[in-house]
Amino acid sequence: MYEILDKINNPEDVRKLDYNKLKKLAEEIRAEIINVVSKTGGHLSSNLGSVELTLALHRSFNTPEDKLLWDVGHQIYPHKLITGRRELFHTIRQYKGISGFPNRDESKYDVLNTGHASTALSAALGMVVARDQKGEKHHIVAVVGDGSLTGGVALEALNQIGHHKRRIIIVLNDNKMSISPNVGAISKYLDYLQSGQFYVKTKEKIRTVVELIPAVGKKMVELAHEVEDKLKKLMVPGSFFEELGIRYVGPINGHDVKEMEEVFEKVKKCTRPVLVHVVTEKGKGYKPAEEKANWFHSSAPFDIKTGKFKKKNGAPSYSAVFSETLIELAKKDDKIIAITAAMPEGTGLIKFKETFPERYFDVGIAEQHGVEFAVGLALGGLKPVIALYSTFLQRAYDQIIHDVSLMDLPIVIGIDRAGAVSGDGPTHQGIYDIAYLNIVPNFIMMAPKDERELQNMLYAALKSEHPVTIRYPRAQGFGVPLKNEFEEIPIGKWEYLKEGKDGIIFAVGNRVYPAMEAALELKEEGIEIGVMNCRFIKPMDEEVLEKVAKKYKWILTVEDGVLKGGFGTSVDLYFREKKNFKIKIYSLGYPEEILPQGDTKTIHKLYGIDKHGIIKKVKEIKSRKRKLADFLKPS
Ligand SMILES: Cc1ncc(C[n+]2csc(CCOP(=O)(O)OP(=O)(O)O)c2C)c(N)n1
Repeated sequence: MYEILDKINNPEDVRKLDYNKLKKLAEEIRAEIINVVSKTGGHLSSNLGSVELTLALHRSFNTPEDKLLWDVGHQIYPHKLITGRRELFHTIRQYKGISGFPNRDESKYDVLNTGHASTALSAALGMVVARDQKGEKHHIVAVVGDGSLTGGVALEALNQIGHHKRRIIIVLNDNKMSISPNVGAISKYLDYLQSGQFYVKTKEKIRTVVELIPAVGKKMVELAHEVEDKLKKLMVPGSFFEELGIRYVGPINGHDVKEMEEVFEKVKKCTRPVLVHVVTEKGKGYKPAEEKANWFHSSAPFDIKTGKFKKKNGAPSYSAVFSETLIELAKKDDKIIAITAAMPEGTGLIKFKETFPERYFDVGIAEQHGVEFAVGLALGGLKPVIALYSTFLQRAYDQIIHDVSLMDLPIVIGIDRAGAVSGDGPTHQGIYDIAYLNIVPNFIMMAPKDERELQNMLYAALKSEHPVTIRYPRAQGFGVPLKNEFEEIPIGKWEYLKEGKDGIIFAVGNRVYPAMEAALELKEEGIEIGVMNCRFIKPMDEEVLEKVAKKYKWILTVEDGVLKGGFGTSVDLYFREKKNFKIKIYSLGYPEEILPQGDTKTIHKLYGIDKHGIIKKVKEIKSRKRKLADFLKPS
């Protein structure tokens, strides 16, 4: 029960509060976020940092008529709490619950669905052009973090925003952090802008300039532009934004609602693009998150008192095994270079950084650049290994085809979070990579059944002279013993795990264990099914395919990915071309639809790719065959 938050149904209620009550509301919002995220997991630090900013924005702007676009959208829990979703907040990130990101289907206050970084500025500019064309007058405000501002898409948008000089407000929420401390030259520049000395020196000048921005009148606007132009160099020496044609205002305190409101009121009158630089603290108000903002960025459930995460089992995650194996291999080969795109913790590569700081590169939220950077490293004779989440690798698709594939470069891509992912929902599902890489020449695609196989795959991948992807899920391993001695898996060779009678399951990656469990359970019922570990999605093991086709009547493929263009379709296509085989192919995977949000277990169950789903499908195939046999029997 919260004294104020419980009475807030929409931003109009927030607009009526005095500053004392607002302070209390901010405290209650933080308490509720900590309370819920400690149970559900979620983006804690960013949301604790955006509380006052959210309140100031909704008070200064007339939402939903004025449009608020949140970049990435992971920082909008306070926004959800004051836009009618208080009651449902405990369901956030759960199956059938509200989304952890903006969702247009959920609320009229959510303008742009997001999840991937750096898109809001482009979309906001598009909406500005649409608004102007229709003669509408509302404000369009895009909120972007300092991390996301470094993404290429955001920079491309700034380029166009500065060129068009239309009325748009950009709020830069700068907490010096991406997930980890922000990296790169732009980040250093923002640091300079908000350095204490500069802040004190320029604060008054900023107020003066903001006050000069006129309310009405073309002449006044021209006059103000003249004054602004004269003052801009004085105000922000060499300002990157000013040079682009975007009025820069700031830095201002992102935890002081009153100060932000004063500035927003002024910039609302500005007729050109304006960027308000707001300084916030990630994790504010919860000590463990303030101290370890990176670990609480996308937090697992935790104990509120101690700030300790609730762990599931002792086995290391695939990401950790990937990183630790890479470290071992890098000890013996100084050509190995590790790259992350702003995910040092998530990909586990933070450990590589600790061991080989000079051979580790965090390129920021810049997947395209990261892959192209790897291209250059490979051309220079080094062995780049880049770990990206499946969903973010989508950003680098052109580099994958135009450079890595066409030049057939030996680059290893660790595809982390491959398959369905828990909590984050549709924007983060790693279910497309098999399909979109399957068609790219020269790529070798691997998927380990467990953590030991991941070790051996990475070893084999680094010996290859071609591009290699290794896809693995966001999950703990099975507790299979790990070694620092590696076995080279022959490229394209599958692993025959169990013989069967008339049918065999072709399982990929994290579906191999469930397939084995299903086969063993079926065996107890007297149904003998074979199981193949199809550890190479590409190239396929043609020798095995031929053998299997001679022995079995049907194959059931199972993958944690989309059906169309997936591994199952590769198998189907293979036999379609070989007309002499009559083997029937069945496939389990995801249909062409947007997967719901939920935990992976629920999603796997829903689409029948878990043990039970596989058993059900095998029985279905067998009964279908039986029915057909009965039908064909001469009466
Ligand atoms: C294209 C893309 N790459 C990576 C991510 C993962 N990611 C989510 S939030 C985030 C950091 C964003 O930093 P910033 O914009 O400064 O927001 P903050 O969390 O600091 O408020 C990253 C890297 C993403 N969402 N999209």
